[in-house]
Amino acid sequence: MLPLPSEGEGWGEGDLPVKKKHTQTVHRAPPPDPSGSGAAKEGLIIAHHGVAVEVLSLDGTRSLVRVKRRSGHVVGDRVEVMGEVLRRLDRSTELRRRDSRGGIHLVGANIDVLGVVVAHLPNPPPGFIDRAIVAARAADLQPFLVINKCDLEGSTGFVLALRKAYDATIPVFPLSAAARTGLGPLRDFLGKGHRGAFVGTTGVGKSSLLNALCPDIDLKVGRVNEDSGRGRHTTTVSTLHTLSTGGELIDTPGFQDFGLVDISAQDLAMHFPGFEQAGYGTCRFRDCRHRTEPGCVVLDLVKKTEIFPERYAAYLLVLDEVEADEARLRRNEWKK
Ligand SMILES: Nc1nc2c(ncn2[C@@H]2O[C@H](COP(=O)(O)OP(=O)(O)OP(=O)(O)O)[C@@H](O)[C@H]2O)c(=O)[nH]1
Ligand SMILES: [Mg+2]
Repeated sequence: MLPLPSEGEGWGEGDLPVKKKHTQTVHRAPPPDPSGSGAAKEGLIIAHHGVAVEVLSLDGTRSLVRVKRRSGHVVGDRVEVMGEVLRRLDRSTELRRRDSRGGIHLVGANIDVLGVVVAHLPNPPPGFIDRAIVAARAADLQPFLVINKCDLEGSTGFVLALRKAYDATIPVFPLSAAARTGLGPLRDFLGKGHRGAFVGTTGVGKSSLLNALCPDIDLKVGRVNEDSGRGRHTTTVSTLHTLSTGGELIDTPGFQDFGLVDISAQDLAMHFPGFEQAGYGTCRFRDCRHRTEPGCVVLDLVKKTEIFPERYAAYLLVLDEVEADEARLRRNEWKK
């Protein structure tokens, strides 16, 4: 059994490849071509086991290829395999997140949509949804919100509050993986040919949702502690799955929170959900942070309630974090 990695340790970086129930026969990558012709096989990384990746080749075969522990490869990477050698092809997109200890993780590559999964229980940490949306947009991905466990008592108010905050901005899918309700609109959305990844804190039901969307897979699901309301880091390996109704989805290990990487205060305001209208105007100061500056387009929209006060308060919360990061970076620069 692989030890479960803790937050910040590097997800899915176990010592041995894990054999998953749903995979077909897994072959080791063949030894280097003895003829020396060196024909490379193109494929896609569909699972990352830390010291090995599983590659699905264009011809439909699967192989395990050993990689260095922190090789930088990620699920969704297009690669060329030549014997035991793996060459990564250019990425169209990549999504990174910072963990609660400051470590940076690659979530996925070559995806075009990001599903931010939340549930009434466990409740998302403050700012989590906004940071994930900002990170997605900054990485050129289209974010969407999945509100799982709508069968739970007490989720109606939770759904209403999230709809008010995000409906006008991104697609919102309230559903229940357990009750298999509300899945149709999400299937239709993904069926437009998107490749996406699910991100969410541990225990919100990402793997359960994948199981509901792809009845032929059987990902392990965990239990939520009834006292703390927290999950238990059940998924430790990122895996990519093809939906029979179209589209592909990556199930990722849960985490405690989604931290931003290399997002400036300007990026934050540009991508912040609910601030879309502000993009049509120009603030008096080019480096306006939309706090108290005169001639600020955002403050004007807040005054006219065209930006909800709750959205503005949420922005200030994440801005504080971004500014604290900027100050830390500056201090580190001075020390050098
Ligand atoms: N009531 C209810 N429970 C659900 C639903 N979906 C998932 N669960 C439960 O939530 C718990 C966690 O589910 P998982 O699918 O393992 O959650 P996860 O987000 O993949 O967790 P990690 O792999 O740790 O990140 C399990 O006990 C599921 O049975 C749902 O729609 N309703
Ligand atoms: Mg899981």
